[in-house]
Amino acid sequence: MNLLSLFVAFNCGILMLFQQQGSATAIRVSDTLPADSLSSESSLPSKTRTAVFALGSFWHSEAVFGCLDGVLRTTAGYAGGSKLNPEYRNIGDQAEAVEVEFNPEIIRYEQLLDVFWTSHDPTQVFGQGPDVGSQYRSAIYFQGQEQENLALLSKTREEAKLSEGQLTTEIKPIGIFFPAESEHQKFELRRNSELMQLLGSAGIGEDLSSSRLGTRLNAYAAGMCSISRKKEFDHLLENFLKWRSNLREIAES
Ligand code: MHO
Repeated sequence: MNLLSLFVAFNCGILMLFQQQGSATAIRVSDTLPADSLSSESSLPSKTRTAVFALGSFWHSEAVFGCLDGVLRTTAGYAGGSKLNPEYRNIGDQAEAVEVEFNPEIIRYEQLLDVFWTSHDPTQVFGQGPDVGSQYRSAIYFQGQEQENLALLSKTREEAKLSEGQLTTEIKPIGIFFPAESEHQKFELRRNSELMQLLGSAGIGEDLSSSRLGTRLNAYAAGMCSISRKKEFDHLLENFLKWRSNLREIAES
């Protein structure tokens, strides 16, 4: 394997940079518990791809993509800048971004681009919604010629639709994607105590960063799932809450 093999000590974990299909990805190796069973590599399709987008707060960006059919995982992180090992409180010139791992046989890069364009305001200068600053800029960080062509084409198409304003979206090669600190991964899920309890009661839950189930539930917590998938999770949660209250009744009787 063509390893860039750059190891950088970082907090309590290590960031490992490696070269993959022409792009470098930094892996934040943490000392948390192993990933849940749904993230087992054996159940992954043989050819997955990644796409990186910046569209404001990465808490929201993860949720935007997390419930789409064909999306396997989302990771909140930093991209587009020159600062090495960025952190939330020391982000330098990096943008908050999301890395989307997807199965191209189920969802195409073009479809992810459509979701990107419709999920934020790419005309807003220096921020997104109430979040102001260059870390919230709109960007597509492509990997390879095909992604670059598709990204540029989609931008031209979006530009043609505008009646006023201008697209601020930058389109650049990905360079290095730095995963964010674990407390920023699956943030919408983390702040939903019932879902966290559900995961905990199933013995799942610590390594939310790389979890496929975490990716889905995070989007569900943010209200970003399709009606049918939402129903599935509503049902699961309802059963869990019933089960929990029955258990409490028995414990108190
Ligand atoms: N102010 C925003 C953005 C947080 S962020 C991860 C919020 O509280 O949702 O930059």
